[in-house]
Amino acid sequence: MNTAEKKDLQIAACKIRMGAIEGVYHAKSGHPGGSLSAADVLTYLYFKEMHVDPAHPADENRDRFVLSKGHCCPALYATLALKGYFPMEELQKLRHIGAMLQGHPNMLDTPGIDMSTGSLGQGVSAACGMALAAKLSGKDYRVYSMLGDGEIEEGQVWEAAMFASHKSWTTSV
Ligand SMILES: Cc1ncc(C[n+]2csc(CCOP(=O)(O)OP(=O)(O)O)c2C)c(N)n1
Repeated sequence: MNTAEKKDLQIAACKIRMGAIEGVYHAKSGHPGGSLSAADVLTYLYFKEMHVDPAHPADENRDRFVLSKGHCCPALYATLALKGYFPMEELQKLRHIGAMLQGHPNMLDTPGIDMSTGSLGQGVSAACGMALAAKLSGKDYRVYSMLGDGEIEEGQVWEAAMFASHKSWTTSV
């Protein structure tokens, strides 16, 4: 990555932090801490690593991202808005009644959200299922998931890790 590219990513990460704070400020509630610490990783994923196209959010060959620590969605919403999935103005309506962006990600209402999450431990299990689906259907999309350090103490996360490990050895497609 050259210097100009790095600078662009740093600027994007700053905009994502600002967007997350803007949302939480207007909602007067939410989770700013875990959102801010997620910004750099989200920037790298959405602006460098993942193969996604905001014009085709349901493309079956797209890479997937599951925010298992769903309470940090202000950062994910800011990332998706910056990427072009929906207007940045939506961030100011975070958690408002009837608004598209609610306190936890909802895949039915929000373009770019690949999994509804919020109950800690469940998202990564869904992500493992998506990865297995890719293998079984012969597709090469990748599935990324972000967890919180506290969330990792959920028993379901351990079960998901065992499931993923087992399937990576036994599913040869
Ligand atoms: C199953 C479940 N239990 C409790 C909660 C309530 N809750 C929301 S955020 C949170 C703390 C999460 O901490 P961590 O995973 O470390 O995330 P971060 O510090 O990055 O915000 C808890 C307990 C929840 N969402 N789901």
